[in-house]
Amino acid sequence: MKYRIVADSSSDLNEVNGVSFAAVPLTITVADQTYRDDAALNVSELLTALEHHHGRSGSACPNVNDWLEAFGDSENIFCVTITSSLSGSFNTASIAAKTYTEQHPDRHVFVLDTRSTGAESALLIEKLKDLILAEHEFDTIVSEIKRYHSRTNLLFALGSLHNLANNGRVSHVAAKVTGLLGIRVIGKASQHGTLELLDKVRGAEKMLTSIIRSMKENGFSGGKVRIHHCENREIADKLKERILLLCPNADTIIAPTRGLCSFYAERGGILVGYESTP
Ligand code: X90
Repeated sequence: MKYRIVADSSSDLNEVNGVSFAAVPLTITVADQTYRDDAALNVSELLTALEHHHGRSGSACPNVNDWLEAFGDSENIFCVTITSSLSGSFNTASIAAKTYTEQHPDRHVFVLDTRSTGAESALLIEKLKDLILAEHEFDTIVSEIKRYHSRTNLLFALGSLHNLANNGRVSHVAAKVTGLLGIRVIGKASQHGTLELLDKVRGAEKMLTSIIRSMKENGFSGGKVRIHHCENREIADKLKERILLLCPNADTIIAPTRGLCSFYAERGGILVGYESTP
């Protein structure tokens, strides 16, 4: 069977080696300029434009045709989207899936609502890749990825909730605590795929301690960790060090956030995807 993974750009992955993969860009608009979140996007430039602009800015999910184009001529497709609670991406992907299978009744499309984004989506895509390379049947891959999803998690630490509040993704009351010098909000993707705020801390040390504590409370005891940072390699490295002190066998990868996650996480923000023990 031929498989392709198609994910929206919120996973921060531009490519996945070893399997057929396509990323479908969301778009970000700052002032009168629209940026496509693809491999050619200069994320630093986007962040600088954002920091210099005090008017409206926002994002938009892929439309049905964008998805259909990325499906190409694949026989079997696993589609991975940002949480349906905060974006229309899952909805447009689902419509594209229905259209595609009506046109090709012998083909299959499974759309996974990650109820998350960024580093957790990256873990799910890696798992899909492993299942595809192990040559499992389509239905087996669907049930295995659902099972795996029940033990993947996302934590985030953000210096500002400004863009999230301005675009209606968190309340302005929640956003108010940030913006104060050095205050960071720690939160997680809730089981409903919304932002759940867990802690607010001042300073990098307290932030790292709070993240590690939340990971342990949520059942982390080794396994995979993906740290996606918005121009904050220093914190990502420190977090990796802490994780390896706790669990020397943890498999950690650090990567930069791409356009969509950078827009909302803002400069300095980090997203941590990790496995909890079954
Ligand atoms: O359709 C669109 O325009 C996309 C809207 C996306 C809104 C939220 C993006 C959040 C990005 C921020 C921290 C992690 C939040 C996790 C929530 C489940 C990253």
